[in-house]
Amino acid sequence: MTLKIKRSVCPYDCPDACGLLIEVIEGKAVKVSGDPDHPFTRGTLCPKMNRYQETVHSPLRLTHPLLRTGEKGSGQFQPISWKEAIDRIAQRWKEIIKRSGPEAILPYSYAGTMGLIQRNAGHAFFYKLGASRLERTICSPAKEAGWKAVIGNTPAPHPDEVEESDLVILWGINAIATNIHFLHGVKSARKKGAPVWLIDTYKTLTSTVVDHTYIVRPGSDGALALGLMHLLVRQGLIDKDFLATHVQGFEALKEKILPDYPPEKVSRLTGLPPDTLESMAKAYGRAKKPFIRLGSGLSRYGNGAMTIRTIVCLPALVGAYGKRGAGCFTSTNTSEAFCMEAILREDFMLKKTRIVNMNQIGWALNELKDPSIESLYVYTSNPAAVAPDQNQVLKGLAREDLFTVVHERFMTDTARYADIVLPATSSLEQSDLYRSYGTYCIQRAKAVIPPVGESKSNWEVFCLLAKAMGFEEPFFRQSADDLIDHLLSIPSPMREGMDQKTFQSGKAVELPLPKDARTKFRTPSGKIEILNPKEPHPLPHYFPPYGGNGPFYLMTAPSFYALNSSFRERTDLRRKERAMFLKMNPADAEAKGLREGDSVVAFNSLGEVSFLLRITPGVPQGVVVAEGIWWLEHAPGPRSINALTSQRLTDRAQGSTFYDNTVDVRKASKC
Ligand SMILES: Nc1nc2c(c(=O)[nH]1)N[C@H]1C(S)=C(S)[C@@H](COP(=O)(O)OP(=O)(O)OC[C@H]3O[C@@H](n4cnc5c(=O)[nH]c(N)nc54)[C@H](O)[C@@H]3O)O[C@H]1N2
Ligand SMILES: Nc1nc2c(c(=O)[nH]1)N[C@H]1C(S)=C(S)[C@@H](COP(=O)(O)OP(=O)(O)OC[C@H]3O[C@@H](n4cnc5c(=O)[nH]c(N)nc54)[C@H](O)[C@@H]3O)O[C@H]1N2
Ligand code: SF4
Ligand SMILES: [Mo]
Repeated sequence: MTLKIKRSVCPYDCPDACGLLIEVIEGKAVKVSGDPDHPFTRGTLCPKMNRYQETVHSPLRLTHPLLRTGEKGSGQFQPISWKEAIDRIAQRWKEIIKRSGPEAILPYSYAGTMGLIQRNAGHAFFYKLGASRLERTICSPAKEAGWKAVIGNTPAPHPDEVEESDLVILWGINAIATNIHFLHGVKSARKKGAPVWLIDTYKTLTSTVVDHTYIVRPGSDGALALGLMHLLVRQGLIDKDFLATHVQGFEALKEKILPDYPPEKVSRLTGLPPDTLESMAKAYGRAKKPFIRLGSGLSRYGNGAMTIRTIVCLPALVGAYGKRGAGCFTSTNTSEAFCMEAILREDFMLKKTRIVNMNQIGWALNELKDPSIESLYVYTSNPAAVAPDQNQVLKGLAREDLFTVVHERFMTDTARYADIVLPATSSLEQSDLYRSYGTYCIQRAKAVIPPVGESKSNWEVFCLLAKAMGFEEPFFRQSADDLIDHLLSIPSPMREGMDQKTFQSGKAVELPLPKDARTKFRTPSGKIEILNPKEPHPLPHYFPPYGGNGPFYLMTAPSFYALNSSFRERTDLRRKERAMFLKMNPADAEAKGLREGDSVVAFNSLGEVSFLLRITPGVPQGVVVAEGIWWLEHAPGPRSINALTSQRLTDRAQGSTFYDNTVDVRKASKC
């Protein structure tokens, strides 16, 4: 028995993009730990990934292609060979293309793996096929739009700069669950005396590691930011020199917008008392290096992009963007590090095909015409669980005339509706190149174990499909490593000056930040654009989110023990989470006659979902919280969280609005 230790990268949709050390014995991963040489991971992993080998070698892994034998959704299949699976798919697609054209075929993918090759493996194939295109906006495009409207392409600070801050604000981020390694720098700042604030809609686990938690009404943060700016002006705590040199539109904001946001009004909108607003503004204005870490949750509302845009203006008033250890961090944009056009191959598309928004897959499967969607190919995503309006999604997936192929590691809610299921490799079984959206690290990973069962990577499957469809391009005859080598052969200014030797050795390296990141703002005007003439509303202002008729705002927050619907195969993690809970304030529970541990049903016009009730003062009145996206087989009722979320989109960038829904709650009837 020989033990080998190999390097890999955490493939999940998490800003940390940790470096992994994998202990391998006889082709099996036996232990996974954090890479001590990774600058952000520093040798520790989150509770989800500590036992990644149990996901990789789970008895639930799909090991053969499968053909449906029972009703859609029943999960009844028989094993078939890869040849039969690929032949059946190609034959069915050729028939559909002949009858209705290639736009009747729709790919559906997101971020099951973040590796640049495997995540984007289908783009070239579907462009060449002429299929409908998927608008991939389920995560946080409104956050990006809001940030860019003010800051353009200016690079975010290095995340570790937070160590130098003297006031840290975790704003709409449950960092202990979703960005745990960032807390290393936060802890250092706190040790040096910096107070740490959390601004959220309920007391998340992160509230246990901060000094103050401020609970705001859902979707009201834009008003909070305007209120704080009003007070900064009133208290004379603005940086006039910085504003005059580096900011466009402050005077207009001050004269036209801020007078409308006095503390009394902002208090009514946000639920924070006026004196709290006063003290927050004072502390923020007096801090020398205030650092905001902005999450994504608050961008998933009908006013999401405007909320982010407004918050991003706040540090400009105190000159925080000009200082190390201060400013605002939303995410790092490392997209220019690699020339992704070489992988995506949009040039394979002969005519611009129609675009379907992934948040409206429920609508598209049921309503879209000319042509209707006749085939869905799902990879690296689990739309039956993660997409909004689950009842519509499942209704669409149940269509007998829809030919669905799902390429997956596990029998997910979506795979159960497939006509053909293809087994997918895990990240340890495939090569890839990773960049991060929470750090400036990049890292290359090679397969460290052979494929489990007959599983194949996304890229391998698209090469097989390309051959079966008769695509002649040599592009489809390369390996994933060929593609990575090609990407690395294309120079990029962002990779200049990086440590090549360390990168070649398989370790993570950091892309160097430009020297002028604090003085040269990459916007059309060269200044921070509080006033942006290209926006429909040139100045930020507050408007309310969609809301709804229900008495409770529903927070559909991330789980500490899962990542979206990933990790649900893991009994150890599910046991720790215990059950699918709905959290409610004691006064609301009393008014409804509900008790701790009751079986309850949350409902609205879209659907009904069963939960176990957990009563806690950490949730304010008028709000209920459901953490995590569960697989249906583990849910107490026939639906999971997204039966309560709508397909409405954000104000800008066509994003999802997972947090912008209301519900009522009743006790489940005994049957
Ligand atoms: N453990 C774990 N880690 C994850 C994930 C997971 O599911 N579990 N998901 C991954 C993915 S895909 C992503 S995009 C990131 C997301 O990471 P985050 O940005 O941390 O998560 P979000 O879901 O965006 O929401 C974060 C917080 O926003 C709060 N919130 C909701 N509405 C409002 C509001 O109106 N105002 C304020 N101030 N706060 C509000 C929620 O209560 C929640 O605590 O995390 C990634 N990492
Ligand atoms: N209610 C509610 N819904 C949400 C959210 C929320 O906060 N609340 N968050 C939303 C957000 S931010 C996001 S980003 C989306 C995420 O939505 P998805 O990207 O769909 O995320 P996952 O649920 O993690 O599902 C990924 C699937 O990919 C599979 N997979 C992993 N690696 C591979 C691979 O190499 N090949 C193939 N073929 N498959 C692979 C995994 O087994 C898993 O089933 O969910 C959204 N949905
Ligand atoms: S913190 Fe994020 S990147 Fe790191 S191991 Fe956990 S899920 Fe992966
Ligand atoms: Mo996401």
